Amino acid sequence: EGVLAQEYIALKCKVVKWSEKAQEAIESNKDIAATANIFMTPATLRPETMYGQTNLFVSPSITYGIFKVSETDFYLATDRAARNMAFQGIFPEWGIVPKVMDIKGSDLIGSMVRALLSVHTDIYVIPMDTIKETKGTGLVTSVPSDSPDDYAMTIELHKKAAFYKIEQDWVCVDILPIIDTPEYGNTIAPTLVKKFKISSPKDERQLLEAKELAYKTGFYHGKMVHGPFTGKTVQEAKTLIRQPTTCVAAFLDQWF
Ligand code: A2H
Repeated sequence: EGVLAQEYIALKCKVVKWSEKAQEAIESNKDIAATANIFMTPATLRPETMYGQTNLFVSPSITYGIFKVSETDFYLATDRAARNMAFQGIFPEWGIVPKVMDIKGSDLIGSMVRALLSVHTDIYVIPMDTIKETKGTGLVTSVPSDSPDDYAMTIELHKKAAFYKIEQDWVCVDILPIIDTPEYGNTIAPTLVKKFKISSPKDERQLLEAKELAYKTGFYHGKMVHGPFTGKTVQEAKTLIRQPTTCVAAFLDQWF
């Protein structure tokens, strides 16, 4: 695609409650103290939308790792993301991946994380099959107001919770205006999903179109309508929102 390295912002979403399966696996690991902070680290290109996070998506078929960042803190991400981070000063020793254990994505579903920037403080971990292991950290934070992919998946999971073996009330459908655009109003993702007649996450072609349009419109014409940067443009808010307490770091996703 001509892009050798993509810069993402990885967020720090502290786990506040584990699913039963994850709890068992983590309790049996001697390298992780009971008092440790473990953060899930979803990667995003749209940090200015983070006030609208509703859920955290994991792939049920990816095996994630847990990596030791300090005596008290651990990050959960793919091995590939950790290898990238190891060469960008995010872990204590340069070039060393401090892995303490593996954990299956399917076992993480139903856990709860704290989304520091979001209106919905504590959000559930739910499944998304289309997450790629070869991108970002393999974790995606759901912002259904501004991401057509996230909106389509949210509606699908809410409609078919039993099929996906989740509780319906884990799926947050409280969609909040974060960014206003002259063309598509203040909840661009639901608007474009309707306009392109997208009925499920399987409508890949239309979703790709909606995603590109949402991204460009938001980036060039979007204005913040929520949070401390209300009234500022998306381009201004993008840089202002980066804070060390909520973001792991900007990191480059590179090809090895
Ligand atoms: B974005 P690009 Cl509000 N697999 O964050 C699939 N998708 C992934 C991923 C992975 N491993 N890692 C990250 N992503 C998603 C927010 C957002 C995003 C909004 C609107 C659009 C949007 C909230 N989800 O992305 O292939 C993440 O979702 C559309 C461009 O590098 C990340 O940013 O272009 C985006 O895809 C990165 O995709």
